[in-house]
Amino acid sequence: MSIEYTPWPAELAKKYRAKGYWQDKPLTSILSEQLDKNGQGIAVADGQRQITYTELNTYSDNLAGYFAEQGLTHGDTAIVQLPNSLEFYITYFALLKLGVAPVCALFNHQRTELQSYCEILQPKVMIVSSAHSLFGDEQFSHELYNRFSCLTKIITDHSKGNSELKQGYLHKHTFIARDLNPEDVAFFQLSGGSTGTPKLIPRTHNDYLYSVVASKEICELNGDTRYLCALPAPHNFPLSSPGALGVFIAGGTVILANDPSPTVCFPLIERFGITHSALVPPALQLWLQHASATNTDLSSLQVIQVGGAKLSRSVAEQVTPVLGCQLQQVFGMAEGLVNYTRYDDDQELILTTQGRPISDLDEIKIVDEHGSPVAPGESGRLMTRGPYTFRGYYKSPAHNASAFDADGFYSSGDIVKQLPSGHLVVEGRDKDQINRGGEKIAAEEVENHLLGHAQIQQVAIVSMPDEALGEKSCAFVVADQGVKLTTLILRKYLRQLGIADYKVPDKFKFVEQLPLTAVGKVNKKALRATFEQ
Ligand code: AMP
Ligand code: DBH
Repeated sequence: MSIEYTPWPAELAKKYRAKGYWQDKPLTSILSEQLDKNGQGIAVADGQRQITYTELNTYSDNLAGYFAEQGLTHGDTAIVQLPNSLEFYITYFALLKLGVAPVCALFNHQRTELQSYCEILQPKVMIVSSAHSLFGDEQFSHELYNRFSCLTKIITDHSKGNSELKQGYLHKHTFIARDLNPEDVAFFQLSGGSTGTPKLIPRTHNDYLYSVVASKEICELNGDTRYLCALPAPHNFPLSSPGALGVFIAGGTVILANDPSPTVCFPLIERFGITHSALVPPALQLWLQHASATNTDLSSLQVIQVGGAKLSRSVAEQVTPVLGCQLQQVFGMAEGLVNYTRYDDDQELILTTQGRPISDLDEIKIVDEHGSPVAPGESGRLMTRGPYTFRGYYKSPAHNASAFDADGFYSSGDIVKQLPSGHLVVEGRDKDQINRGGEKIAAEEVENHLLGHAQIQQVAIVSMPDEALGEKSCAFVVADQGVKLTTLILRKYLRQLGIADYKVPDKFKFVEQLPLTAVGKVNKKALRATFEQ
């Protein structure tokens, strides 16, 4: 059985195929196509260990065989939560080969996030790491088994020594490959979200492979590319823009870092001769500060990609002088559309825009609040559809009704303008989200958690400007009469619920009431304005 998703209309699908953008090949072809020509090339290294393309292929075959022995089969779903490690890619390809669609949680996700993914996806299996605080012992796994009867198995990897996962991939387990339908959902991406519950984005083999193949071409990766993956490996940016999958198509090497700090990354750059990496703006700022004070040799760097949140011109200007390499701005979304500045663009475009779409078949509409197109060059809401932009969140009909227009254009919630060259400039946002240095927080999700507190009457979370992260989050809280809540109490409350740390508001303000708009909704604009000098 195939996993349900909203398909592209037949006439568009025909167009995407006619242009050769949809190749009707599964994502697993990324690996199989390397075997003959480049089997002995190093696919992934993590500082201690490395594996060749042949090994990545054999290990993922073994693991697929092991998963099959455990009863996993085509059409099932899984949740993966692994740190940046060889095991992440081995597991990802093993599941793809079996036709089991995973959602790959970020490593900083906690109990609440994992439980919501379980609720939406009803996974049969989870593959997790004992390095995560939730899986250091059996307690949380027991809770999950009790709560989700769909779950038949939680496989834990141990970073050191032996583990069930390592047994699974290091030993021969027969795997009988079956044909994968390239129109099927290959896996789910995570949306940064703007609603109360996290949303899953079904990505098909055809659409995702196209976005990676085209990205690899634009970014000119080749067999000599040594790509430092310092952001969380499952994130759409370091996975697909062109990310690790783009590097695998090119036959290059992915080097994994645990985090994007210069102390971790600079020695890896020198040791491996890193040519490319992808960063969010706050990490770039740290690299820039650190680069002038280091004697580490960074001369192998060719391109630093920056995306996830808006990069200021003044920071952009420092990249080439300080790091001695090219800057590429990337404006993407797990839902699809990805924009790149091109290497041969005018310097001004590279410094001040977030790039132009990958594809000539990416359709962009910029509209006003009534949905009518704005005049060329004016700013408005970004709407898009195309060969790798999804057509609906998984099992979310009500939300889909407002996230798409009648023609299937997805409303990204970004306020942008488009230059005559096609380049987009991100000017702001019209979604209830905080972008904390590239980490997205759906205000409503955290508000709902706080509203669960017995002594909170009302709450509104908005962004406040921050020098280092661009934005931080502030919660305005109305407590019950006569009750005195404190920041400490509420931080502790949220941590006990088990939400990712980056979602815990940076600041709490206790107020008597919240300002309202004319129609009686909380006036978040007025709340944000309290931070303007
Ligand atoms: P997500 O839906 O979590 O994948 O996040 C995608 C969102 O991140 C976009 O809709 C933008 O709001 C934001 N974003 C990504 N890249 C950039 C960028 N280069 N500049 C500004 N915002 C960005
Ligand atoms: O922020 C993002 O989600 C993002 C940024 C750059 C993304 O999904 C991408 C490139 O593919």
